Amino acid sequence: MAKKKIRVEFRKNRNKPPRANDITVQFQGDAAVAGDAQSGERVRAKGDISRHRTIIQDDTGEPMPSMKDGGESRVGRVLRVQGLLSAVELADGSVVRCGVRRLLKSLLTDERSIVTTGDLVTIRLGDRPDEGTIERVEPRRGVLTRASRRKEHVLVANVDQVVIVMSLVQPEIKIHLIDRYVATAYKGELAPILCLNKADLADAVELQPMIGAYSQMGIPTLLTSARTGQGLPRLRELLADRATVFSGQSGVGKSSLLNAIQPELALRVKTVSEQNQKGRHTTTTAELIKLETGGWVVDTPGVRQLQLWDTRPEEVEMYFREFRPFLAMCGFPDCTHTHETTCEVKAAVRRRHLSERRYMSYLGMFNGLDEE
Ligand SMILES: Nc1nc2c(ncn2[C@@H]2O[C@H](COP(=O)(O)OP(=O)(O)OP(=O)(O)O)[C@@H](O)[C@H]2O)c(=O)[nH]1
Ligand SMILES: [Mg+2]
Ligand SMILES: [Zn+2]
Repeated sequence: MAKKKIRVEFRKNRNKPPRANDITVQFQGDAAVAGDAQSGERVRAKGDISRHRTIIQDDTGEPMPSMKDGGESRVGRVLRVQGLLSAVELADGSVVRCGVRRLLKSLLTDERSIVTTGDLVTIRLGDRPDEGTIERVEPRRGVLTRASRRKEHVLVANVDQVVIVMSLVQPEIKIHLIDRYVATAYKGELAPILCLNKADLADAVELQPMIGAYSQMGIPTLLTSARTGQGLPRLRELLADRATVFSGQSGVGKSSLLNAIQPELALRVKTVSEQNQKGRHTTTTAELIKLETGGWVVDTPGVRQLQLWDTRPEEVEMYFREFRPFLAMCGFPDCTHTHETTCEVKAAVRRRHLSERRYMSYLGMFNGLDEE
């Protein structure tokens, strides 16, 4: 099934039929091998990427311009992606502007995230030392992903943790969104950190139970203010020597927090005159930034909503980790924890061993995914 789908996509996007013919044959062969190796597995985002990689590595059909030139190959990390060009940093610190190898590019229209911020890539240098071509993308670990127009959008790759930034006010805190973020983090194998910002503007007393609950789940939860510096020493500590992505709605203060942590960054933040313009994103591309404390962070544009990518409703329980001890005790092994009378998760909520608020989030995500 999977290989068929790829073949169709490839043909649809093929723009040079005569030459591409040989590749298609090779492509199908490789896809078949890759497909066999993965049989029994669902077609997942990660699977897609590795299949593409196989194809790219093994293909020898088309003489790429850079190959004809015989440019040197180097490894580096993608700092940001703008359209079809990526800024790639090499080991010596130099930054090379890279296009994407033609075969990869033909897949780009269907697959939004062939190359993304944080990717480790192999490039081939072009005629000029500051230009090159991305030839290969290493398998990703630790990704922040969302569904965007029914496609997978990998916002960032190869990070350890995500700082989920919410503001207490302006914009108002959206608690249901936190649980979506936490689930997205676990799905992408990232450790979540919760950062409740603009603590200088509002009293967080009523939020203390919620803060306690997340902390108890092992999610560091901080009250911060980019303005007064509250909570920043702890945040700085959590970021040191790790790879982190900052994510959250537009205007919550992601860039402001990073500027407060490392002032010389001078990232663009929303100015007073822009503050009434709703829905405008101040940060427009995900950008990788090095930290003085070691490690790096990625500042991202705000996301309005977060749809889990490629998730079946019955998968959602896995991302509510505190449910785990109760799952095995449910009456049915495939209990959905919704209508079942023998459900131990529901019983635990009744007994207040599990948070009702978290359970409502679970239901929302379970049902939301069900409708898709
Ligand atoms: N009072 C107060 N204002 C803050 C704080 N953090 C950020 N702001 C203000 O909130 C506005 C938005 O901040 P940004 O840092 O641009 O927000 P962002 O999350 O990076 O937004 P996008 O880039 O659009 O996703 C700016 O006017 C900041 O000055 C804070 O802790 N306290
Ligand atoms: Mg920003
Ligand atoms: Zn159950």
